[in-house]
Amino acid sequence: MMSEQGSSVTEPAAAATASFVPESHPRAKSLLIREQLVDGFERGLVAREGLLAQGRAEAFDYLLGETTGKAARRAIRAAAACLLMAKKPVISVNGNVAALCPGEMVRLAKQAGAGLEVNLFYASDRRRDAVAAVLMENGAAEVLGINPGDSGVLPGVDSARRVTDKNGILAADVVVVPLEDGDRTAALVEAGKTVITFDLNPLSRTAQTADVTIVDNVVRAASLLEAQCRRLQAEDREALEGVVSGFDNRENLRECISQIRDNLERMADA
Ligand code: PTJ
Repeated sequence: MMSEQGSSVTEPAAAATASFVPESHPRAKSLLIREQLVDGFERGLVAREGLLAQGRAEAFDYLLGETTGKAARRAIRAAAACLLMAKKPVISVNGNVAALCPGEMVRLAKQAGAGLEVNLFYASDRRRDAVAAVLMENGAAEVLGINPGDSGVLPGVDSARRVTDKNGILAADVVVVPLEDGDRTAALVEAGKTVITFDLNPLSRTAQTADVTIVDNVVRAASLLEAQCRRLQAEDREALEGVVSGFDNRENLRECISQIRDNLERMADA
């Protein structure tokens, strides 16, 4: 079967070498992110279901205006303060994140002094190795979650996400879980960890359960979080505690939902 461009649809649709998206396309950014994910799928990083997850997120991004809003910036600041105060912060990396922003995650980990752990919902050895390899290629000195001898179980989770690294997420006090599922978020909170997530859906269980929810595309927000960590680095503990205590995740999520409502009302009235 041939596509309009004349190539077989069984070939990588978005090989890194060629893009079907013209730079002038009004929705080029969004389409390029989509290509990046398809490319990640072809390279064995992304689960098939990861493509569906991106589709749902795209819809929320569209409704939010595809920009980093005030509420997201406030959450990013609170997340940076939590990371800088953490004794042992760890960032969990899944297939979608590895395909979309591996370099940003490695730089964020370095800036925040955090570990990087591979953790997959649709787990397979092959994909775990591929995700670890892409993090190393992007400059990670160490990747957790790949040595079976170090694995332990997070209580309260039945999915493959329950398998976590004893030297990583299991031992962490602050965990960053981008694009996470609700069960593990609840289990991490239950285990006494501070949970930070990136989730474009402010209604999701993860968004509602985490301590700090960054309602923004991880592609935009990961480097903003790294920059904010750099900016707050010089602040003392009292100032960082002030940033965290002044942040209300519930209120922030309400603001994100209002942002969607206001955008819809504006379009409905136009
Ligand atoms: O690689 P694996 O096996 O660990 O699987 C990863 C996925 C993402 C497939 C898995 O965790 C999954 O099924 O996730 P969900 O529940 O479909 O998506 C988790 C949340 O992430 C949803 O609320 C999505 O809206 C949100 N999300 C997806 N893509 C992005 C996003 N949020 C921010 N930026 C994105 N690019």
